[in-house]
Amino acid sequence: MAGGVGAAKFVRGLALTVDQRRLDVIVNTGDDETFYGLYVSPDLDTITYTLADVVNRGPGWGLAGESFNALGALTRFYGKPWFGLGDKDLATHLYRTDRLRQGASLSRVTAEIARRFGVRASVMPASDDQVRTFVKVKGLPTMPFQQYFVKRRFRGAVETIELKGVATASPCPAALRSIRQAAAVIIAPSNPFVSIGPIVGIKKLREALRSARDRVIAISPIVGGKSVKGPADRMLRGLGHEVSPLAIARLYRDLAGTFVLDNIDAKYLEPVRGLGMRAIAADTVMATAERAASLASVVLDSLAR
Ligand code: FO1
Repeated sequence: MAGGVGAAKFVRGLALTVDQRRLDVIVNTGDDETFYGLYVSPDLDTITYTLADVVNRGPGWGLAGESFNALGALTRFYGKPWFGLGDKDLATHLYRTDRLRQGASLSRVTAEIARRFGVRASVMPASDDQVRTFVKVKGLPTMPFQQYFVKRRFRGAVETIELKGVATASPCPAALRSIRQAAAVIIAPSNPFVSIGPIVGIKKLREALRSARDRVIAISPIVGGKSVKGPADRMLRGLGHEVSPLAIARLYRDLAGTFVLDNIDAKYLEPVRGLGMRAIAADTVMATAERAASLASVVLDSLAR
């Protein structure tokens, strides 16, 4: 189960450890947004581009070797852009939007896009229904996720996070099947509120996870008192949690039987065990693909113990 860039690094590590064809990646769509009439699904694309090894490695999203001519030309009509859509990336959004308009489901189009990029793993949205994340920051009106994340660079104290549509969304059937049948279900080191929240907030997926708890492993996105990337630390603080792997473990305790935290946070192993979870420490900072692969091995081995 995956959000954006951090999850993609882990999934790449997994793909170096097991045959891609054995991987199902259930992806967050709460960040999806419409730009210039095009349906943009950043997390689905980040996972797909990473598995296809065409991602722009620097930021971890978008395509390598991009140009931004179309975005520049769009300025004439829409003003200065704040969301960086590259020329090649636009082809993906055009195709997705066209297929959705023809009536294809998001899961179907996602599978088509992944196949065209040569990805062997199954990449799927958690739901074909619309789930949208909104963030309320102190002193500002509630805003859609990408405005908070990209336009405002996640500044300010988070007061509430709303996942619109999650309560009524049905899971993508393949995602439900996958959780029920998989040898292991891994919650990637993603933001628990805005990346994993829109997935596990879907009732049937949550129930399936609970039933699979012994096979579910969650990895902490908090290392040494900070998010590895993004606003998870600010969100924890803003929503009244402590900023530690223990707070993450508390959020997942009913879903995951095993919790992986970083070696630097080994002092939390016992407190996490106190929540009724198995706990292991590992090197979770995936600075290279090799380190991501060794984390993937540790995670998979944890079930064999
Ligand atoms: N992130 C940014 O910080 N700035 C951008 O301009 C930006 C553009 C963008 C375009 C396509 C895409 O698939 C992702 C993009 N992202 C950008 C990343 C995206 O906002 C985040 O990775 C996720 O929404 C959070 O998981």
